[in-house]
Amino acid sequence: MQLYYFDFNAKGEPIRILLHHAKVEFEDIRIKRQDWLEFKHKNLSILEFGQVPVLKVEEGKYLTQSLSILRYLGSQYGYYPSDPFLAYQVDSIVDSLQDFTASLMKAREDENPEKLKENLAEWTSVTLPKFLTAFENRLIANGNNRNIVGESYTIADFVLLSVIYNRFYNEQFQYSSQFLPVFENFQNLTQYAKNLGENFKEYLENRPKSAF
Ligand SMILES: N[C@@H](CCC(=O)N[C@@H](CS)C(=O)NCC(=O)O)C(=O)O
Repeated sequence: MQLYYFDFNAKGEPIRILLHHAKVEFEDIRIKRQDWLEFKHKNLSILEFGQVPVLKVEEGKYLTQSLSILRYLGSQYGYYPSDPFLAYQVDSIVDSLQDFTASLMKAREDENPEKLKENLAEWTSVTLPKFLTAFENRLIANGNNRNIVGESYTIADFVLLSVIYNRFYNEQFQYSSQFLPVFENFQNLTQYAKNLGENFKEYLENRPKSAF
């Protein structure tokens, strides 16, 4: 297997985490931002939507769309429930994290420094706690601080792990010191992050650092 993605820990990262946890050998092809256009032109035939991540699963079979890849691998390696309601619970966390990231990107969009500061302050005090409250409530309802759904890892845990250790516990990310105190107001989430941090310690320590 070969995973093509940028040299950062965003949309492709939950796929890496899943493959790591499932102990599946894969080649982690990390494209540097400055090499992207050249890579894209040379590899148009495998980039169905002109973007990465792309996962090569066998000769001539290239999968696209990060969340579809994640569900495909999740079904294959036991991280995606077959029960429809459990699958809904997993999907709604995964989808809400897309909204989370999109809202953060939007808040960072303005080039005017004053406006940017204002937007980020609003995002930190209003939007961020809204998402975290929902995740905290899911953890409480699930009754353990190890998994967000059920009692074993699902793709929802891998996406959460990816976001938590990219946006909150990541000194390279510009706003982590602004966001972390809000995150740590949520006791169950903080304990969940700690448990993930312990269980994926080696992975998190050894992966390449990234601001994104
Ligand atoms: N919906 C797609 C979005 C993929 C996407 O936005 N990829 C970005 C990197 S995170 C990309 O390839 N950007 C380069 C470009 O669009 O030219 C997915 O989830 O896989």
